[in-house]
Order: sequence, then structure tokens, then C-alpha cells
Amino acid sequence: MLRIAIQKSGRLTEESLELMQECGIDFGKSGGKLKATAYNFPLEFLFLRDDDIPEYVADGVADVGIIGENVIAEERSSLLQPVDIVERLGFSRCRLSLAVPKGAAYSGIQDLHGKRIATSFPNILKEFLAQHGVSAEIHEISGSVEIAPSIGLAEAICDIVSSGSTLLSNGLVEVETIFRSEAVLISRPLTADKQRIVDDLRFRIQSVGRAKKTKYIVLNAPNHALETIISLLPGMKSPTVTPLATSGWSSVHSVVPEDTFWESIGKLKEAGAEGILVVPIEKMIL
Ligand code: PRT
Ligand code: ZN
Repeated sequence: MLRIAIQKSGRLTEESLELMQECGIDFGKSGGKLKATAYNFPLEFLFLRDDDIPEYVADGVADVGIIGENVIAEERSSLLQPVDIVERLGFSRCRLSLAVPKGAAYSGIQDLHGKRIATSFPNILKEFLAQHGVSAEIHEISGSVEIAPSIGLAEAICDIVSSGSTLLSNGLVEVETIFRSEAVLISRPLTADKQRIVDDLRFRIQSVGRAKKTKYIVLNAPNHALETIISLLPGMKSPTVTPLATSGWSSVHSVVPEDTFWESIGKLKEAGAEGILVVPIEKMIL
């Protein structure tokens, strides 16, 4: 049995649970429960505050955990046992940025020399400032960092930014991005039995992740255009081509990457493709 720590209630919770579901792992989570056990996979869930997850994994209370990369980067140096990122999960993307009041003179990171910077991420900030040879005073505060300049606590802040609207509504301007974050799966060193379960879980996560980045495409093509159309569809190996009942026409099946999808569709139509169907893929096993 493997124990996974998941945020109890916050920005990571919904997508963490959704990912488990997409991996085919079912369990009953009711209300304020702190623990749950999967019915069909050797996994036990612990629901915790996100800040506690790295320490619980390091101490062995949990074996693995889902956490924002910013939190593990911040806490890593204070953990007594090693904890590693074993999988990037692609959700809860955000950045840790430096921001100054709108209108403040800022021409580069050197302008922060001797200034006070408020943050909840002192370790990441300290490392960034050291790398740039800037010596500033770091004020650690645990929440509402964005109000620090307006109450005279600091000249700049270092905080998590997603859409940027919190900075904007507090009269702040983002001037440097110091860290990019997404949700990650962390693990401590495990016994062979537990490692096998983690490997199985990672295999499922990767299959789900690949499927999200691709679409299944089915189209009809006149046989004279097949060569061009096939060259536009790399597929996993090569596209499947089957004849249609109408002579001179074929049906072509393939997978296309999500990021070049619209570009591919345009080229396929130009080449003579018709009746193009695009279907989501649930899992992609390599
Ligand atoms: O209660 P618990 O301690 O478990 O949760 P928490 O309140 O400490 O964390 P939570 O749920 O807010 O965030 C969990 C993780 O989500 C963070 O560690 C990040 O990795 C990630 N994440 C993604 C974010 C954001 N986006 C985000 N926008 N975490 C916080 N914010 C906050 C930010 O602090 C700022 O106040 O949202 C504001 C900025 O958002 P925009 O959209 O206005 O720029
Ligand atoms: Zn927290």
C-alpha cells in the first residue's frame, strides 16, 4: 500500500483528484475526512494543508505527494530527508515574480539593492538575489503580501502570479519572473514494493498526459491526394488507411498533436481532405 498526500482544500485539490480519477483510481472521499483508501489500486490518501506535504513525505508519514513546485523548492533545504520531484503534472501553473508599485523607478534587478522585499518565499528569493549579486532585506510574511508596499512595510514584493489581476488591483507592476511552477508529484526514497506502485502510477499519469496533448483524427480523402495527406499526418507509427465504399476514396485515421492541430487541419483541407472528425483521446499507451 502506498500513501499519497493531497491538498485538503485549495487550488490543487480538484485537479489532483481529477487526475486520480483519470488514472482509473476510484475512492470515496466524503466531506472533511482526512483519509481515504482506493478501491481498485493499492493507494491510501491523506488530505493535508499544502505547506505540510513536503515535510510529511520527508518524514515518511506519506510516501508521495502532489504539491506546487514553488512549495517544494522553498521548503527543500529545511527537510531532514531527501524528497525528489518524480513527475511534472502540468496543472496549477503559476509564476513567482517580483513586483514594485506602479510608477516606481525600476530599470533592472540592481535597483532592488538595499530595498525591503516582502514575500512568503524567502529561500527562493534569497537564492535569486544571491545569483544576481543583489543584497536586499527580505521580510517574510505569510499572507496578503501584495499589500506590503501600500502599508509601508516594503518597497517591493515577491509573490505568486497567475492572471496578474491581484497585482493590478493593488497598484503593482510585475518586473521579474524568478520561478515558474506547476503541480508536481514528489517522492521520498522507497522500498522496491512501494516503488513498483509509484512506477505504475507514473505510467498511468504519463498515459493520461500524452492523451491530453493529442487528438484522434478521422477524415475522407480522394486516393490521388493520399500521399500528400499522409505526409501531413505523422501518427504514432503511420496513419491507418482503409478504402471507402465509394471508389477512389479512402478513410484515414491518425493522431495529431494538440499544439499544431489547427495548422494541420488547414493543410489537410487544402490537400483535399473532407468530412474531418476530431475525437479526444482518453489514454495513450506507448
Ligand atoms: O490551505 P492551504 O495551505 O492548503 O493552501 P494555500 O492557501 O497555501 O495554497 P493555495 O491553495 O492558494 O495554492 C496552492 C498552490 O497553487 C500554490 O502553491 C501554487 O503552486 C498554485 N497556484 C496557482 C497559486 C496560484 N495559481 C495563485 N494565483 N497559488 C496562489 N495564487 C494566489 C497568489 O498568492 C496571489 O494572491 O493568487 C493570487 C494571484 O493570482 P492572480 O490570478 O490574481 O495573478
Ligand atoms: Zn498553504
